[in-house]
Amino acid sequence: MTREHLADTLEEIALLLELKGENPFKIRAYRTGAETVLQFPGDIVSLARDGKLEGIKGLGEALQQKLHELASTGALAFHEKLKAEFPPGLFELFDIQGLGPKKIKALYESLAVDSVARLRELCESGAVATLPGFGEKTASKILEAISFREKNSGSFRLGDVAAPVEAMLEALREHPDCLRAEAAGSYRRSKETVHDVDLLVSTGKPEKIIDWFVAQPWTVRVIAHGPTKASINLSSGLQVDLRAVSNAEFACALVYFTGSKEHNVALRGRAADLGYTLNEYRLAVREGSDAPEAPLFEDEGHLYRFLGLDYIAPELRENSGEIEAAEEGDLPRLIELANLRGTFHNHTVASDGRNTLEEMAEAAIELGLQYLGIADHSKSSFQANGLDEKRLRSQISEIRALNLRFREEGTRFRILAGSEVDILKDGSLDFDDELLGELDYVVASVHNAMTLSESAMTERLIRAASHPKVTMLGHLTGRLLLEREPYAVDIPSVIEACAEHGTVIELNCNPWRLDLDWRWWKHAVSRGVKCAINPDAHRVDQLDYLSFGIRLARKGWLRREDVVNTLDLAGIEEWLGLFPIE
Ligand code: DGT
Ligand code: CA
Ligand code: ZN
Repeated sequence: MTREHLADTLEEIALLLELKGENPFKIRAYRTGAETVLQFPGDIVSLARDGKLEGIKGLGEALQQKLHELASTGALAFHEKLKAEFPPGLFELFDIQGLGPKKIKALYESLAVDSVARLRELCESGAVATLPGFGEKTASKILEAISFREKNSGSFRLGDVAAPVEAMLEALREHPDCLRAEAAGSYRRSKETVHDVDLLVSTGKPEKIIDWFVAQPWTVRVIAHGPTKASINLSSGLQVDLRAVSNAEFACALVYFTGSKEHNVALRGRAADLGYTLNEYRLAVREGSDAPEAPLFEDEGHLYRFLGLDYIAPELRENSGEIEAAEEGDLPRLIELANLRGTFHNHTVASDGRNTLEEMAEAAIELGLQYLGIADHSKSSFQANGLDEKRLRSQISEIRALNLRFREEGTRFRILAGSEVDILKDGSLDFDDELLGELDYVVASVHNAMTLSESAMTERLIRAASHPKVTMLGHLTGRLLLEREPYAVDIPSVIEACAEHGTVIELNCNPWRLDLDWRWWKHAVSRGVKCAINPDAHRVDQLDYLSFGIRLARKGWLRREDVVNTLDLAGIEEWLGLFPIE
């Protein structure tokens, strides 16, 4: 049970009540409740489970009871009963981007739309366009959203699968018959989205581990169950495949099931050149070859070395030059989480964050960081409660005062005063140069007018990247994984502008974004552009997003020296031209 699950359930109840045409006050109470659950600063899940919600503003008695039932039993009878009143296909409509409860209600009532399939038919036939409040444009937007959803169905964000995968691995490792357990496949290669998860264990008792695995509470459906492998579904719909091999086979199996397919093909070619065949279990001497017998491989490194290659980190295994580099001893020494000394792009309650300056700073100190950049939204992002000039100046003073306090307390830590300033439609910035000059650094991002033509968007970003006060570009392409395509922009041209003006490009670590995409970093670095790994944290716990950023940075071949926030505080102060706090 998570905070998000509690809030989503209340939100869904509100939608269903709305579809039923219930009293708006009641509906509002559920919406407020959902928001309260999300915003509550303490451990709301435990409080709900233990029935200790009394006195929390925004949660009436009825909601307290429902949250208690949900958190303590895992289900809510009221919610189930409500759901049963509607056709199950209706719930698919909630996943279509741009379809809110009002539109769903209208479609359901006027056209009996009760599934995505039916909705597509009626959009294509023109019936939806004639509904009051819809029109041609809305109908074609809905069609676009439906095909986007189809294209991405069966995909999961890395950030959404990481917690369950790590929990399953931990449980497997604790199993007395498990010798080794690792994730393989696209998850281990740190792809930003995955189709399924591949787990691998080595054991002397494969059947026992496989039987145990499918019987765990995380299994909602068994797809296949054999003596050495099983496939199951988690409640999220994610498919997890588990394979059990012997300890002697583990290294070859791990390489094989980690992939990618293309990397495997290249490895097999290399093995063949040396007189071997490589499959998922072993490296064997090829018939007719006089190559010596292969040893038992202790681990993957041993296998790679035997093939004349340096160890290749899983993130790099996409057959995009890593095998050649491993042969030449030219693989990059990849960045690690422990190399980060600070971050730049984070929010507070001043705009749309959930925690105060002080709370964010304390969490960063706790993580061992030496500096934390605060970049709240600027005034044009009014939907995110962006700061105007006056509020930003007062935040700058607040930051200075806090920094003095850290200094007095002997804490080696500095909050950097920044802004995530909106790049306006024409590429100009939301604040004037004078105010930008009062900041320690500036992140410039696009948050509106995302449907410009490619040439207009490219011009817009180049203009921002060329602005002397802009330190870095935030989430350069605006993509939201599995939800929104990147906007049309000529990325190489923007990279050139950044190279020319010394502008850094962010790798936004929010698992919905992971933007700039890993596929561009090798090129950016070759042009001399530096990366900033930024969590874009809106809450203290989102500073942990840094670990996803690191995974994707490694996938982009980034080294410590390619990333500005591996500099220590003194290095950053020098780079930004700041005087040390005194
Ligand atoms: P995805 O689609 O996100 O699940 O991506 P992967 O890479 O995890 O793909 P998956 O789950 O189909 O297979 C896991 C690994 O197993 C894959 O990366 C390489 C290996 N593999 C699977 N099928 C083949 C194959 O036909 N040939 C070779 N060489 N390797 C394969
Ligand atoms: Ca997979
Ligand atoms: Zn932003």
